[in-house]
Parts: sequence; structure tokens; C-alpha cells
Amino acid sequence: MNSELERIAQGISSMEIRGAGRIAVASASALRSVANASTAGTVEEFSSEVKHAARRLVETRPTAVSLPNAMRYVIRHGLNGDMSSVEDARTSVIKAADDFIENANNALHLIGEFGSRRILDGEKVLTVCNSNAAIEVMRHAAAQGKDIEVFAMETRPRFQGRLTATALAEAGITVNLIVDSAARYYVREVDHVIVGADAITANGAVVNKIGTATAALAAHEARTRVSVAAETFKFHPDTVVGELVEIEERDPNEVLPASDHIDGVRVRNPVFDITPSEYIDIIVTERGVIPPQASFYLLTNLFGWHLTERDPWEQ
Ligand code: RI2
Repeated sequence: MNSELERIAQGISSMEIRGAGRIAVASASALRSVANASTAGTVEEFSSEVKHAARRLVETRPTAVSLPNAMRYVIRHGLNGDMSSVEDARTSVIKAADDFIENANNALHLIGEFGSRRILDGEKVLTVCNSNAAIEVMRHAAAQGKDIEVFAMETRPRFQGRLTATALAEAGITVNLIVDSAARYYVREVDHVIVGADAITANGAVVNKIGTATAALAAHEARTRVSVAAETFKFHPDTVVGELVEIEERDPNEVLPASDHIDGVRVRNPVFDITPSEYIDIIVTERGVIPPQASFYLLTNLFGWHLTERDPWEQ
């Protein structure tokens, strides 16, 4: 097993590498390393090594579709066409991985640019977890000289809200760290809820860190706008053919350490929840700002010709 592949796969499973965009980029770079280090003697052997690595990565975390979408991109672009030698195939997979990573970085920049136009000077913003895409929007707004104040939900049990608060404070943004259950208390004070996404379905529902749906529901009640910042590789192609998104449930130890075990009590730890499209105003992507109801069209536009194909790592 390639050691860089194993390091990245384990890092994603343990959440040392986390965030839907980051795990996609890290997985693309893992395939790059596999391609680089391969000693395969034939193109077929090389292809099966790359697909095997993709399967290993896809199995690390089930919810964020960014990861399988990154694998689809690298395999479909990298292992396509005429590859007469292992060297051709290697060059092609490395290029596809590099292209995915470059596109992902460019996408974040464009999302920041587009999303920040929706933020007004003096706005107060509520956010959940630690989303690079959502942070990029807020950073762009601040860089344009808009004076914004952010309320960052701490995001139990892993406290990713602290990462967000740190990043925003470093960007010179006024930031308040709040407990998750204070979302409704503050939502009347804020003008805008901005969150990221791990997966967006064909019907425009957004799967994101647990607590997002509660914040969006409170925002809906208070008539506060909800924006989702997400690269197009967060749109879930399988939902067009009727699949449901699997919600990851992690180790109960993250919520209550085994040493604090309470007899007769089962601890549950779902990581994501689903916000229906009715609670979302816009989704900011690198291809533009869309209403959630346009998700189906975006998905068929992005993946339409592949929808009935099996996943490339299963072939
Ligand atoms: P970006 C994270 O998942 C959060 O749910 C966050 O909102 C989402 O990924 C998107 O993050 P986790 O890995 O891709 O913390 O915008 O479970 O960085």
C-alpha cells in the first residue's frame, strides 16, 4: 500500500484532514502520489492500482460527496483516451489531479467574490462549523472594507467553530464564539446565516454539519437570509437517480468519553443534518449564484452524461 495514500486515508477517517473541500483536494493529491509512485508494468495494472486507491479513499467517510466527485474527476479525465504506455497514463492521472486541485482553489476564490457581493457593510452573520467556502465569502467581504461581525457556533462535539473563529479573527473580523444552542437566541440579531455544504441533493436540500438545520429553521422563523457557499463538486449526482445521502454517525466517544460512561445510556453522534431547500435563499457556487431549486439542472448539467454509469472505481 502506498504510504502517502494510507497517511491521507487515515487522516480523513480520523478527521485530522477535514472539511468537504479539503478532503476532496487531499484525495486528489493521494491519487497523484499513487500515480507517481506506481511500478505497474502495464496500463491495466496501473489503472486498477489507481481505482483501488480511489475506493480506499471513498470508503473513509460516507457523507461528503466532494470526495467521490474528486475521484470521479481524476479517473474520468486521467484514465480516459488513448494511453499507450504506463508513462502516458501516469502523466494523464497526475495532470487530472493537478487540474482538480487548481479548479478547487479557483472555485473558492470565485465563491468568495460572488458571495461577498451579497454581504452589506455592517452586517452580522451567523455561521456553523468550519467551512472554507463560507469563510472565503466573509474574508472577501472584509477585504472590500465591509465592517462585518460574525457569530460562530462552536459545533459540538469537535468544536470546529473554534477554527472558524480563529481564522476570522486573524482576518481582522469581529467574531463571537457561541454555544450551538444559542443559535436561535442570536439569529434575530443577525442579518445573514452563511454556511458551507458537504452534499447538495437534486431537490436542493443541503447536507451540512449537525446544527445547520436548526440554525436555518430559526433563520426562517426570523426571516433572516440563509446562504450556502459550495463548490459544484458538492452537488450529489447519485441523488438524481433516487439515492439518499448517507449521514455519517461517528464514535460516541467524541460526545462522551468512555471514562464518563453512564449506565443504561446510549450516546448518539450523527455528524450531519439536512436543511430543506425552503429554508435556503441562495447557493453560491463558482459557476454563479443559484436558487436551491436549480440544483437538479446544475447536477444534470455537470454529470448528466454519466448518471447511469457505475462508479469508475467499481469498474
Ligand atoms: P468546506 C465540514 O465537514 C463541515 O460540515 C463544513 O460545513 C463542510 O465540511 C464544508 O466545508 P467536516 O469535515 O468544504 O468538519 O466549505 O465533518 O471547507
